[in-house]
Amino acid sequence: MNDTEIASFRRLCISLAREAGQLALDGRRTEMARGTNNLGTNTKSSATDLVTRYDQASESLIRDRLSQERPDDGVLGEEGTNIASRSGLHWIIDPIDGTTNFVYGYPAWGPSVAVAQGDTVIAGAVHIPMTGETFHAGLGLGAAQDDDPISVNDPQELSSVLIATGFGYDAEHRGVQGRRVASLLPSVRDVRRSGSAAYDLCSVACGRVDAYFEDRLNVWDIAAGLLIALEAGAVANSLDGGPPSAESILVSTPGVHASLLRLLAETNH
Ligand code: LIP
Repeated sequence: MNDTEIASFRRLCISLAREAGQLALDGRRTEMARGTNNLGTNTKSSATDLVTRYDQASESLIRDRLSQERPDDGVLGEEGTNIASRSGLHWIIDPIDGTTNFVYGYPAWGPSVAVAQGDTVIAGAVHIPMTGETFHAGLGLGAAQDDDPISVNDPQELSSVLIATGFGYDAEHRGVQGRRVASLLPSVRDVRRSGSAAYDLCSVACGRVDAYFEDRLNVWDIAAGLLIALEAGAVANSLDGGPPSAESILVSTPGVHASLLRLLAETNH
């Protein structure tokens, strides 16, 4: 696939993420204005794993637009879309990453839209409706926040690293994740927990944090954000130094990546 084609897919990712994000934002504002806060909130894998009708509406909007514009492509969405590809391309959709934040009105939430050719993500976009920011990238074409190119920070010491992380919905594993964060906290500058993997990955890409790690995610949480971070100059591995995946991921600025891997290995309880 050439750069012109990748750039075209990048524009479609941006358009889909922005349109779906605006739908969710408008819906939330309408419910708040009515004083109802009726987002149709339900739970999935646990009492803390939330889903709203706007997650579902966002995914439906994206699916419907793709059925018109890319009818032979596959689509995988967090809220149940699973369409086989006839073109070799498939879309990976988190209709609202950070659903808990969406319910509470905490800004770090939004659609994450990525498209892959085989196993390679070639374009992606993450839109954060409450801030109006759209982070996006094309494979080999760099990363940007809206119209401005972005790149990672360059700290050289662990003590200077602002690191983001997240916690899953399984209470027992959250204990493991919490102990891991407590163990590494004395060695770094500070920790941030936004509640959205996609937002955290974009934060690495634009230098809002220096690193992000998490485990037991889903592919839709990271597909777009990982490309954006890599195109902004980040490096990525699993927590034990292998290839990054939704199961285990560390994304950081190059200068401190090896030190962070060693630190996480020491604290991997
Ligand atoms: C969220 C992730 C976040 C993680 C949360 C949750 P969701 O995705 O983006 O990084 O810490 O537990 O998994 O469920 O809001 O789409």
